[in-house]
Amino acid sequence: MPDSRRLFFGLPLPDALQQAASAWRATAFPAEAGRPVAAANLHLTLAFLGEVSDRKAEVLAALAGNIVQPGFTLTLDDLGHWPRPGVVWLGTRRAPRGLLQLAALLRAQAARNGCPQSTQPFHPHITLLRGAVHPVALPPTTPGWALDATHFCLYESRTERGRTRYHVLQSWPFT
Ligand code: 2AM
Repeated sequence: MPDSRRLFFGLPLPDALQQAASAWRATAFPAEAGRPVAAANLHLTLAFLGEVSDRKAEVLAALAGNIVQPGFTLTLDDLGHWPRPGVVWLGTRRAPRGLLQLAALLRAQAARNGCPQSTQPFHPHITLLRGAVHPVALPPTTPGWALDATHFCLYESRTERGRTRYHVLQSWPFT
């Protein structure tokens, strides 16, 4: 067994929202726009950790468990396309302070514990399509779903037979 795993902290989407976003995506983008992320994988990354040893994961999970903060609601009213990584995403025009604080804290804790963080500013997003390297016509609006964030999770990313799945290892409620 390898003693390191590919991990990240993220905000889950409720099943109903995963299904709704997935159904809407099928109507909003042509098949050639990119590869749809599996509905069950739709999430918002808070801090990407990379390949992490079990020991380091324990330390980071313990630090995450000490975070005390209220929940928040995120309005999913923004869409964008990043051609370089080939990502079409769903996001928010007004990121709640709680979301930004949580991501900043998790990213700082990760960096201090040997998980280097991107120098790019945190831009909260839910990846809808991958492999979107050509221009994409974005719909003018989104359905504007509200995401009530009640907890955040530590995920493991596993790729088996070419399929990537994100597994929740631990989760922590907001207060
Ligand atoms: P993405 O959706 O924008 O590609 C699991 O791989 C999650 O971690 C994905 O949501 C992915 O973001 C994010 N991720 C993967 N590699 C990353 C990296 N090098 N830096 C920041 N986030 C990354």
